[in-house]
Amino acid sequence: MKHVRSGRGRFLVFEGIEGAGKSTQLPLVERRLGDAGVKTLATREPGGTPLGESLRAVLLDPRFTGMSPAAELLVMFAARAEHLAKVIEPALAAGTWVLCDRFTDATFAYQGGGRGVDATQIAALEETAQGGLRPDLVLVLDVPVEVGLARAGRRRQMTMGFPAAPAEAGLARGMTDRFEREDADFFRRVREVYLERARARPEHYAIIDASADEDTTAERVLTTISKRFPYRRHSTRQAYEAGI
Ligand code: Z5A
Repeated sequence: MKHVRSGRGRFLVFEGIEGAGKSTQLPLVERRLGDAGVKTLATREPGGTPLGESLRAVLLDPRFTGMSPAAELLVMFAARAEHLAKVIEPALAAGTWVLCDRFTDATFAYQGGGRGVDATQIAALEETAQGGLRPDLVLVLDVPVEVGLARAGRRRQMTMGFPAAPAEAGLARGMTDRFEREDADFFRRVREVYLERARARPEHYAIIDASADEDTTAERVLTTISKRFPYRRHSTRQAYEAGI
């Protein structure tokens, strides 16, 4: 298994169940790393390229409810192969730190834990698509399912009231996507796979308690990153006083 070598950028992945706070935390980390002089690239899966974003719209589209688990799995990896070739690999080779909102752990968690696809099939596709590349660090933002779903529900209600709020491509504002329609048991299975995978390989994973407020969680995430990959960083107080 190849991990990103020194001289290349770091590959950091943010994972968690729906509403865990990945999309909230990732830009905060991007900003703090940038302030510390680290060159970063923020991206997401499924997505991150024109082809990947088109495939994302298909994957989330509720008209395709009942898509076969095998089709869902292959489309995820098609998007990932393009993302790796066009965005992730070139950025890492240029020394950029890639901050990715979800990656292959999401496939093990959602298609494996959620849909019941055999993990060995996922591992075989992982090998084919990634050629052995694995993230340097997977940050599993962990919240109880009830907390995540409540947050996601509140966000949906809020965006419905704000015409300017961006909607997912192909989805009307406030409409639930194909994954958001799953029940709490689905997300419990997803969460369990994340935790199992993180506990099995602690050198490449960190489980972050993300049930606290956004600032506390951000501090936990940044402390974890800077311990694993030391970089010069401002404390929250210094950053606040400096207005950054
Ligand atoms: N998927 C898959 O099945 N297989 C794969 O291989 C991959 C993906 C890569 C789209 O992903 C779907 O694709 C995803 C899994 C599947 N579906 N689900 N579920 P996505 O990451 O784009 O979508 P998402 O998981 O639905 O993201 P999300 O709901 O946006 O979750 P989040 O990014 O973790 O949450 P957030 O947007 O940062 O926060 C949600 C709300 O909570 C928002 O209003 C925040 O303001 C609020 N929030 C955030 N942090 C806090 C704290 N600390 N306290 C209180 N409130 C907070």
